[in-house]
Amino acid sequence: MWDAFRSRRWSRLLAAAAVAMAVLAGLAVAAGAWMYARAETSNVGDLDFADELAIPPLAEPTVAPDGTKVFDLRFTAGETDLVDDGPTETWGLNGTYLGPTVRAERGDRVRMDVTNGVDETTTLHWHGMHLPARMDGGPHQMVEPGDTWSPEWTLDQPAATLWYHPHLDGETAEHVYRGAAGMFIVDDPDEVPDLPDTYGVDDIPLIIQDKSFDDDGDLSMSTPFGSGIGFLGDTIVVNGSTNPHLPVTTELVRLRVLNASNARVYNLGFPDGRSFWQVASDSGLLARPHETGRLQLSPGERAEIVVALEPGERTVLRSFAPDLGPIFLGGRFDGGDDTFDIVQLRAAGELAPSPPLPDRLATVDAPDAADADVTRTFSLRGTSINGRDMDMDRVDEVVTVGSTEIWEVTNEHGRPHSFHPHLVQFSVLDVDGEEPPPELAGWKDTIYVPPDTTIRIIARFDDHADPTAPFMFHCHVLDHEDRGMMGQFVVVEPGDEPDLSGMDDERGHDH
Ligand SMILES: [Cu+2]
Repeated sequence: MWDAFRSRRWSRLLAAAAVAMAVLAGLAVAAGAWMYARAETSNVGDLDFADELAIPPLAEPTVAPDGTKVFDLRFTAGETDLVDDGPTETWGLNGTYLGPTVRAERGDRVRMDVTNGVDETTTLHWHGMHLPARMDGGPHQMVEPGDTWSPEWTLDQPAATLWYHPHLDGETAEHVYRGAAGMFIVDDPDEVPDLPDTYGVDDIPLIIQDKSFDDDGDLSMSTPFGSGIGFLGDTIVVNGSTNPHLPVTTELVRLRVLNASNARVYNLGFPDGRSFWQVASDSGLLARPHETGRLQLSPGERAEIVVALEPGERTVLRSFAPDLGPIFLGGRFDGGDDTFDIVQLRAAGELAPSPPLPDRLATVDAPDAADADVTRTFSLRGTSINGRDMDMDRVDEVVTVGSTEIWEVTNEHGRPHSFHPHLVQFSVLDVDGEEPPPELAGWKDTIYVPPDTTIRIIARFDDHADPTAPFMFHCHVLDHEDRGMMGQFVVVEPGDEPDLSGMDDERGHDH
């Protein structure tokens, strides 16, 4: 009788436990389904494109007696009207949001007078620029509040759409997110293909960022549940406009597209299915126009495209679901299913004629794999490169000036990463052993590295040897970079050893 009672009690307990587990499992499935459903973000259909797209002004240099073009860039904090709930507290250069477009020619000597007008230490890095390490604006070139930092160098690289942004160790994501960024266009007087080139008329900068705003219109930067890529915003801001249309007055319009977002990957195209021509990648013109229906850009990447419009028509530049590679649930929690309208293009009733697109654009004299002196490997995993987190006092790689190097970059992690070496323009040799697709065939400085993928890039390290100052290489997913996914390389003359002991003095404090 006692045994029977005990076994009845047990069976009741077991039944109750089974019910509880079923309820919990059901809740978990429901929560998972809810989070899965919530993870997809889209603004398609929400915008009426009422506002004319803002165009960043061109920076006006002064010319020093020796011919140096001097540009003033002042970090500024303030309030900007980005959304109806605003104003929003933001940062900019020479204004409260973003900065002017700097434009100069290959061969020009430039000096950038960068003044820190905000109350935090920051830096300003020239992304994609070929220049000495001390002028690079990386984590070592800190600018304290109230100080002016004045790097100068001679522009010596192909025509390209570059950009500038803060690069403070551990704070890059936050500083870029607040709005401190701008475009830097390099022209090459020896290579001027007949492309639309009137700034703000048929040659248009598109600085694309995603933001989230709280109820007061201020920026918030929380990482959504399940995201391995970091912050993803639900509002697209283009040149500071959140509901923009671009008036088009010419048959062809050239768009210089910069993904200045912290983590989001865009896959641009048009819902009416029209194709367009990619004419440049990050660091230079393609050899010839590449006709395509999609353009995918990971953070930090740029491309120039040319779009043809008919008089009076309207179309929308849209970001379709990006292809993030072999990743859990297609990368849904990393923005892999997200779609966004970016900007509407509104053609005037009459369009000024544009010259036909040239067949050839530039000579891309990329090095051959057979020319390589050295091959290095870089393994991306977690938030480390080759198992190490960023250390400002450590030299990770030493490059001998004059060498041509293959850098073999592998994403050994199931999450999205990218790779950006400073100093050099690189050419892509192969992606998992396959010849690179046409969109990766030109000069680049930043590349998306899908999960479980190896990309081999090649670059010449012809000059700017300095054993006392390092260049960075890092993942351009800014949250990853800030968490340590960055390393340092130094370029030396043959036989020299790197020595970073002077960098602390340059920063003005120990750390
Ligand atoms: Cu990363």
